[in-house]
Amino acid sequence: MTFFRPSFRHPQLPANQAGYYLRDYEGGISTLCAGCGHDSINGAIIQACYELSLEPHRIVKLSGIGCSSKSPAYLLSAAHGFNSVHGRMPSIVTGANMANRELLYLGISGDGDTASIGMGQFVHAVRRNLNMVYIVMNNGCYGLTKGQYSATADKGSVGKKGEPNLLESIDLCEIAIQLGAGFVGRSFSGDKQQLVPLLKAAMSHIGMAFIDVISPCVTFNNTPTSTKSYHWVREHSEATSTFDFVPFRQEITTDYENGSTEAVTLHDHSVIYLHKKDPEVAVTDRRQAVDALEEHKEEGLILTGVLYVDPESEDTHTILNTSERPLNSLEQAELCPGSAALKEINEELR
Ligand SMILES: Cc1ncc(C[n+]2csc(CCOP(=O)(O)OP(=O)(O)O)c2C)c(N)n1
Ligand code: SF4
Ligand SMILES: [Mg+2]
Repeated sequence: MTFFRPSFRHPQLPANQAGYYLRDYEGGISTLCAGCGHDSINGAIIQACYELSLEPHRIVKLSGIGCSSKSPAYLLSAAHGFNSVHGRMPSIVTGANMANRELLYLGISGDGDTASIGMGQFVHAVRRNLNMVYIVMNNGCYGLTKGQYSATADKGSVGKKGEPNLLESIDLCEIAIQLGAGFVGRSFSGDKQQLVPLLKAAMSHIGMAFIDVISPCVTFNNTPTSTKSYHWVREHSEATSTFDFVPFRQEITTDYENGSTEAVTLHDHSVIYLHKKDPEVAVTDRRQAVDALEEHKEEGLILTGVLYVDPESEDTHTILNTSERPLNSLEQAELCPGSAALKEINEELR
């Protein structure tokens, strides 16, 4: 059941460049447990869309099944939405994306939804470099079905039931980098300062922008020895860099000539300025990005921030040379090339 917010807001709240107010990006009132990390991520998504002045009706929010996958009910009520079957969000995005490339596709999933039942769907969406923002709300457990360990739970971490997780964990960011995602980042639900610009950069990237957000489940997996707990993440995370995101439309006024700053220009001419903490980590080098993740893991640290960007990446539409216009805007003459063209194609195949 969805409860709607009262429509009254303070009359002096500012509108963004597109003329929308923050409330235009909100959704129904959350029914998640108080303190659940997923709610904070939803707040960050709303903030990022507002700050980028996106038109809500140009956004499509899609999910699978899980507490995390309930998110589309809690944000962007004016956007298009699709709550799919468990683990099947990527194929629904693929179909919608192929039919209309002009919309922004926001896929919201959980670690169970993506790393277990949806793993086959996830890897193929990544290797196609599908043009979408793929957000995993990663709590290391199946929150909705009462806290079983998920495939991203770290080996040895201990949830509420007291038994340690005996199995190796899957690092979705490493897989995304290895399989060709053009933008990969990791963050923490409790770090809005990092998460909002990371989301804005992901929303401006063309191709697969994958973000893994550690999001504690306060009901089943927020124990001191769980590596997905508030306490653990605050004590053990390290950022690749601090960064600024400057959308294309915004005038660039700051001087970034500092030797430890790297500017990465995205396809849409937006720029990410990375103020590096560790100049050894080159986020535009796939191999170094994976090495950095593994090295930090060996030290018991979680690496956050922008982990990898490929400014030259080609998304599915470019690779497959698809129609530039939404399919529903094509006329019959464009859809049916006529018998002469058909004959020519058939001749080529003989
Ligand atoms: C086909 C199918 N199998 C199993 C389930 C039961 N189920 C519902 S949610 C869920 C896991 C959710 O975990 P996750 O994606 O991590 O989301 P969270 O609740 O932790 O946010 C499972 C196994 C289901 N709904 N459908
Ligand atoms: S069970 Fe866990 S993941 Fe689900 S709403 Fe509650 S705190 Fe969040
Ligand atoms: Mg989960």
